[in-house]
Amino acid sequence: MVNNTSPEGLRKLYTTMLTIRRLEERLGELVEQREIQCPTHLYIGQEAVAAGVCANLKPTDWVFSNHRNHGHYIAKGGDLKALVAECYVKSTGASRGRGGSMHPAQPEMGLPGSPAILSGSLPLAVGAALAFRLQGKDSVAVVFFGDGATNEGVFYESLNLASLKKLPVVFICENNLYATHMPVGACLANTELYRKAAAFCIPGLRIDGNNVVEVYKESGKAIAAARRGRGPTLLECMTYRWRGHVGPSTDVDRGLRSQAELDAWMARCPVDAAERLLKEKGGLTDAEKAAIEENIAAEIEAAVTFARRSPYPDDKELLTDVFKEGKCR
Ligand SMILES: Cc1ncc(C[n+]2csc(CCOP(=O)(O)OP(=O)(O)O)c2C)c(N)n1
Ligand SMILES: [Mg+2]
Repeated sequence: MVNNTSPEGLRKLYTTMLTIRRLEERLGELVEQREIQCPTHLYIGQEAVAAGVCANLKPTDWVFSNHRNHGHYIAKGGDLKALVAECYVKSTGASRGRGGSMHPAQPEMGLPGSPAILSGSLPLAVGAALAFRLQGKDSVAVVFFGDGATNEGVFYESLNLASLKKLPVVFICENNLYATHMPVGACLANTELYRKAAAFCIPGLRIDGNNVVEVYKESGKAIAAARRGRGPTLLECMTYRWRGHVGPSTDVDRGLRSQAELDAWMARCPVDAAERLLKEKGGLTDAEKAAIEENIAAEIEAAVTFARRSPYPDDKELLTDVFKEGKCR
């Protein structure tokens, strides 16, 4: 499976993952220093899912996300400076400082934003897929959500309607084994989430969410099927977040999970795995890696400087852009 991905393709996936990793590490530091003060949910450990899925998408496809959205935003091509400025709630941010870390949006990049209501993005993605169909477009809607989101009734309603109408939507469940502090087994009777697809007569598949090549290939098949009018797929990507639910700490010292569990997943780091594979294929030398790291660091620091120097939204604008008046098109 792995052999079919070219070194150039893999290098792109790896660079996307490394960008997400370094950005999240930097944001974590800035949260610790209280420079960023909005709730910030870090994606470290899950990078292969966003990178692998979004590498299959066209600019005209849409990605619906959730509170843990930075990886999806970067992988879909969202602007880094606008994301960091949004984390600083500045007027130059990706929601003009109205949303913070949880709600960056860049509609022109196929990033319509992410709702605060858990699972709220699923019906939005289904609605977008219906709109694409009615408008005769060949776009696909992809929605990322966690294991916890499958506990909401609207998850089941969304799968049902998408299947009934064979809509061009792909459901990407990032099963990182926890919803806030709660392990999946403590709140779900059936922890094999992909099996829920069968109830709605759509394909369901569980894959290694830390293997970027596997994610790329399997999501590629699902996206191509949706684009061809074959309807939705539920893809369950097994992964793990290294930090706690929100903020930079690991939660280990709070007794929410064990150091041994965290260590075991850190040993399966998706970024390191991609790097090893790339080196095996002769697609990355140490000097090239150093150059990629340097570029990423420069881009991130430029974004932080941009965010720091940007103004906060004007008090007078507090109520603008929070409600759409008139007819929606
Ligand atoms: C309807 C609703 N209930 C509860 C919350 C609070 N909440 C935010 S994220 C979250 C857990 C999400 O877990 P999961 O879907 O597994 O995503 P993860 O954080 O693991 O990426 C909860 C309970 C919410 N935002 N909306
Ligand atoms: Mg989860």
